[in-house]
Amino acid sequence: MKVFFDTRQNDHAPAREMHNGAWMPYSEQPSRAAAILNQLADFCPARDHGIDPILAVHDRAYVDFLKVAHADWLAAGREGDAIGYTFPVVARRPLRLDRIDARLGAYSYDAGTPIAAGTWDAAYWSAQTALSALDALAAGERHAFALCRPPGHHAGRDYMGGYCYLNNAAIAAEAARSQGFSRVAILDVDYHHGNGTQDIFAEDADTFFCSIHADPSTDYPFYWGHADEDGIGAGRGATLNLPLPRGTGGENYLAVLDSAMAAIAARTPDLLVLSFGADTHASDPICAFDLDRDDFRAMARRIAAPGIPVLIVMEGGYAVDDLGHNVSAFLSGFTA
Ligand code: Q9C
Ligand code: ZN
Repeated sequence: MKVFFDTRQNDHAPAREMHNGAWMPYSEQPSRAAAILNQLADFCPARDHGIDPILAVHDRAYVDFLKVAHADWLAAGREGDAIGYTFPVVARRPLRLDRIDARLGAYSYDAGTPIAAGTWDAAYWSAQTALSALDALAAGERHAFALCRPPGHHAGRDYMGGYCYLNNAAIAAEAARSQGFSRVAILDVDYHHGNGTQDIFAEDADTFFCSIHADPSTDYPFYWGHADEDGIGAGRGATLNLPLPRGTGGENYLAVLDSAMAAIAARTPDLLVLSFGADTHASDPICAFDLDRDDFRAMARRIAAPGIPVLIVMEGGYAVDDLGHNVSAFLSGFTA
């Protein structure tokens, strides 16, 4: 399977995050990509598709903010990574907010997503990596792996969160329509609910979004991913949330994956965008499912079984010592 990655993604390396009320080292580090690449034969660099496919998903004002946020932070006399501390619970409206702290809050929903000096460039190339893997599918590959980092599934049209800035999976899913794919489904198997992707496609009846994740009543992102969220307006029924309790192991997980794949197959998509997080593994330091490497291989076999072309987009996975082996076991399930 072709693997896509761009070394400019390594420019994103925040030092720390606010986690359970204390600063801790940032989990979403460049070493994650290095660990994965270590276990894969080779990779293709990303091709630059420009800003337009990004702006097809994200608001221009948000993108402009991402580009300047760290420089504005330094200009305000701050040091280190830019991070917000005030988040609007009122409906956001187009206020003219000059202060960097006001803008950081307006475009985020958590204090776990800092903007470092290289964040914009890395997020840009992470999105280009997803688009480049999509090109491979449009050219006839059955499966392709986009080693995206920073990840994307928590980022909405105009917000960042959960280590995510640009929604790589959503950008690729949207671009796929102009590449000859007519029915795109998105399956999100990261431990955390893909709230950004859900929000982006909530009203879209043609893009089915299905997510299997830790129950948000116990786990981040808390406010999205409950079983009753099934889409909005014309998109009602095109969102399917399958929350699972902490401690879920392979047998129960794979049974739920079977029902997710049945729901997807019923919509006869011609492309499946897979948001793949390896943070469902038992060894993950910030998550609480109980899957092992054989379960990962079994997941991939089930996802590959209907024969739908699959664009695999990397999301989370923080057990760096196991990560390369876990990802390569997962990818091997598509060919074996
Ligand atoms: N420390 C993904 O797996 N964690 N994101 C706690 C801040 C947030 C995970 C909040 C976890 C986000 C792509
Ligand atoms: Zn995750």
